[in-house]
Amino acid sequence: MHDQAQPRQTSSPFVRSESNPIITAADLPYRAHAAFNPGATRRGDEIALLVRVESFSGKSHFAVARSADGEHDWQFAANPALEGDAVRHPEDAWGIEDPRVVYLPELGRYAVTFTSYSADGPLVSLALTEDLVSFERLGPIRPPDDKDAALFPRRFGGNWLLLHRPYRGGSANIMLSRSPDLRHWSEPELVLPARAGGWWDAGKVGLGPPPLETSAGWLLMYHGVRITASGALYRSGLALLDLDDPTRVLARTDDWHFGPETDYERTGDVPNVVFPSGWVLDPSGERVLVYYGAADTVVGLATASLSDLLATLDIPAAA
Ligand code: M1P
Repeated sequence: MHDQAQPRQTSSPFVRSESNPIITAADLPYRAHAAFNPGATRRGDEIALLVRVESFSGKSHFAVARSADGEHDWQFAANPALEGDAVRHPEDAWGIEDPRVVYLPELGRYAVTFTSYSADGPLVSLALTEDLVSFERLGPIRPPDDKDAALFPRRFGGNWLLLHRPYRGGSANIMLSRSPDLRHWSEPELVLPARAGGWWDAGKVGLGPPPLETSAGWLLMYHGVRITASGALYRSGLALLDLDDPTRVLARTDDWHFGPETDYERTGDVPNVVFPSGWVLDPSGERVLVYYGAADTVVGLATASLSDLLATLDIPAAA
């Protein structure tokens, strides 16, 4: 008989850390309800996570956690890194959520895109930081409803490119907008639509971690949602975008390759959710560390080989 508490045997390229969940709210140096959906980046010899922390008010803010190996011994700063500022940023009325972190070599700073939970609905905000300690806020960059946004790390033809997920006319698809200055943005262009009917990603899709540059193209991990009689199921698939024109989808997996299986993914504030939001390549460039929220309650880590991820898209490893 299948034991629901045990991970199922699948052909998934992702292997969960034996230390999962690697972070819970109990690891914070102050009282908090949940810690999940982190942005991730390598910083010097460490991996830093910008973790979404939900307080007992129900609002979220961000806290930084650092670890030498990206798996164990996470150290939190004593205070939150970034909190909603409803006075100077009324769009933060009900907090800030789900950061994605991308280093921009041209600016020598990290770009943090996140959801501001405004009275008119969720929108995309942008902040720049050198150190994940002080943040320069550039304000909202996409109107409500919009979320799950991340920048590409460099310009294309003079423009910064942003992947994001507007909710329009009853559908939620991954789209791309362009900006010469990170402040003024073009109208969204469709990149990766939700599928229809019985597909695992028919309800809506959203970008997971920021796009990862490979020799074959920009690798995306994205979540797809299926609405069932028991609620929403959040699973993740992969896609590959053209290196020079990231509106061109070169490949997309038919199957989801990462879905809720373990107790901490199936049980929590929002059951049956895995929500990858950050990834980091190890120094060899072959092992990918994927950080994800589980059941909107804790942080998990799964690893995969880059060649295995490309193989799911039928892209040869040496491409
Ligand atoms: O509860 C699952 C997720 O639901 C929302 O994600 P999305 O709008 O992309 O479907 C967000 O509230 C996210 O924080 C949450 O993890």
